[in-house]
Amino acid sequence: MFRFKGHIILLVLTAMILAACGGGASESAEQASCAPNCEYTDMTFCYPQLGAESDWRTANTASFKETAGELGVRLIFSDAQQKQENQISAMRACIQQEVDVIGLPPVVEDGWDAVLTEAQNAGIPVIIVDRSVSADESLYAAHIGSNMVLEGERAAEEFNKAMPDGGAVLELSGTTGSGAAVGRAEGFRDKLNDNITILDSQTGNFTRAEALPVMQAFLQKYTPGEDFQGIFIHNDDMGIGAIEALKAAGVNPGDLFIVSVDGTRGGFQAMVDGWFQADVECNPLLGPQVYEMALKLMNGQSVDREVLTNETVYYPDNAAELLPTRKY
Ligand code: GYE
Repeated sequence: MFRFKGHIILLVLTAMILAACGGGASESAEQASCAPNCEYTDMTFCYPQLGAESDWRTANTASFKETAGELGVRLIFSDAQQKQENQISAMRACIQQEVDVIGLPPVVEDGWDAVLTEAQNAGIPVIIVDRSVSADESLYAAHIGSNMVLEGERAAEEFNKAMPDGGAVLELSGTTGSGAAVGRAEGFRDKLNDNITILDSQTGNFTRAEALPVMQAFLQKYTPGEDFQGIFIHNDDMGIGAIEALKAAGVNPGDLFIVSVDGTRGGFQAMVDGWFQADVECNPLLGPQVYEMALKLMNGQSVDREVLTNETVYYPDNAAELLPTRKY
């Protein structure tokens, strides 16, 4: 009974607020009061980071924190420990604090409609950072990040080159339902030659700790070299966890064709040590670009809806030379 009454009160209140604003969910974000002359020092930016699961993520966090310090942006940062509900509550807290812009690196693709609508109703633009969301485009201002499908395609091309006569590979995939894992898996399957089969695919949730037992279980089921000749690993941290399991099972560097994603220092070291045969770049240093876009949004300027990072593939031949120059 009480809950029922509560709902009615909420409905009436919502209707009153909507009427007072003269707009609804479709209304686009308003520009800030300092517009069109807002500067970085006027900006309060909310970044509900998804977690600290990998070296990629650590570098991404550092990029947002360091750049905020350099530009004079006031950053509200939180770590959701890979839990969507934590990201949603952090976003709600930011909406209440009336931040200027929210950058959301979504842990998974689905389930953002409600909180994105809340931000929109509060006139706070949201930039989706890194992974994508499945929500309607009208609910956020733009997306800045990597082309995860292309990364999967690039990995497939490496296997196609290395295994012209075909074979079988294992896949250690990222967080289930995340834009990064979904995109990489899709691109990989799209481009992989028909004579190469994916023997098995399991998630290691993008972490070293979770990849290790997954690789151990693979090695109990399948014989390396016989049942499979290669492994596609969705990030370097899981690759490093997998290497531990491979070493313990007596596998030597180069016995299997291993391709990973990210291009972190750890990934470069794995190439130097002969474990990875290619590392598909995924750049986490997104802070400067995202703040620049946030400032444009505050000033009421138009922005590109989709900004994809320009990336490449790294190989062992010059890994030792490049390793000291790597920023993450
Ligand atoms: O590849 C992985 C991280 O979303 C692109 O998340 C990011 C991925 C990255 O945990 O290392």
